[in-house]
Amino acid sequence: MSKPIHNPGTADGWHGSIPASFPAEPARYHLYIGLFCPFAHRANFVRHLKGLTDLINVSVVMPYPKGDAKGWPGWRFPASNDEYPGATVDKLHGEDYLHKIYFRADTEYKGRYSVPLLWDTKTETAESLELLRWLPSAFNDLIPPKLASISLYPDHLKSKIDSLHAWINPHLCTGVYKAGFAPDQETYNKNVVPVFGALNKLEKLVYANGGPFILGSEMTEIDVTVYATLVRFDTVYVQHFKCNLGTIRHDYPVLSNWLKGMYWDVPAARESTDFKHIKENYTKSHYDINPKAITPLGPYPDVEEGVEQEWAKLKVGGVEHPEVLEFEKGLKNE
Ligand SMILES: N[C@@H](CCC(=O)N[C@@H](CS)C(=O)NCC(=O)O)C(=O)O
Repeated sequence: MSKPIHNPGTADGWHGSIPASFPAEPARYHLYIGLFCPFAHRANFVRHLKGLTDLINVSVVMPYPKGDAKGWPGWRFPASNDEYPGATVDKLHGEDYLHKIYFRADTEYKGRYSVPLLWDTKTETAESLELLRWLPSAFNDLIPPKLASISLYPDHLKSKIDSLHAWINPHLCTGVYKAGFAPDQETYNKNVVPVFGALNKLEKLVYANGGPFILGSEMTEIDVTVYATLVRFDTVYVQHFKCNLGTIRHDYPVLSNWLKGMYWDVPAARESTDFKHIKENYTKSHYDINPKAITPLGPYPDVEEGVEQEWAKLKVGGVEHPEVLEFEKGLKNE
């Protein structure tokens, strides 16, 4: 029987970095993703950025239905590639539900059935976390030198990247979920504030670094991580997750310019972004938040055009809600 490689049967899935037993080989791995999911988006972005689309094939689940609160039966594959544009059948195993892939790796699996999931066809094992630390460099020997030279976690920026992850992930990337899935008013009030505290801080930081990327001239994994969240912000998090103290396009001119630059100037960002999957996933699979499953038409356009190349011309923005400002002050010392 095949076995998962990390913490088999834990309640929240498989964790850990991808070990050396996952060497890069063409066509050895298969990536299961949803185009709606910001965490899967990070991996798919890198797949496009590093020219890995032929080396790692993907199967794409439908954006809805999601399954019950426990995640059962979870994401499903379309019956054919025509059923929902961009969603695909399970090209590797021909299964109808993603949970069946988890059970192929571990018949005793007790975690959630989430995307992304990387399947290793040799060992018949799977891995879902830390793809962002493995994928960007693992295939460097198999791709042209120009693509291999793109490093998203270069030595001289490692400590900066690590310290950014420490507050960006909990307050912004998963912060929007903590606000959006809050079961009551008090929890929502508490969780929406850090989202905007983090955005305020990020707005100033990107301006200080002068663009076009978060840390300045080099694109790093922080850009990939934040892109996957901010491209969903005005589109779904503002209305669906009630993160509406401000929008990127109106209240954060610097982040808005950065986002436009990523979307319009970095082909891998645009190629890996699908607004239909994003909008319909959130609004049609969270039955308790949006019981009628009506997907709002706006905002329009999805991402505005017109990237300002002279960053000094931008004016730093932010949200001035007193609790947000207070939270932002605390972040300065993190
Ligand atoms: N372990 C994953 C979690 C990703 C995740 O939460 N994916 C969501 C979609 S955005 C999912 O598939 N959820 C299904 C579930 O939890 O039942 C990671 O961080 O890479």
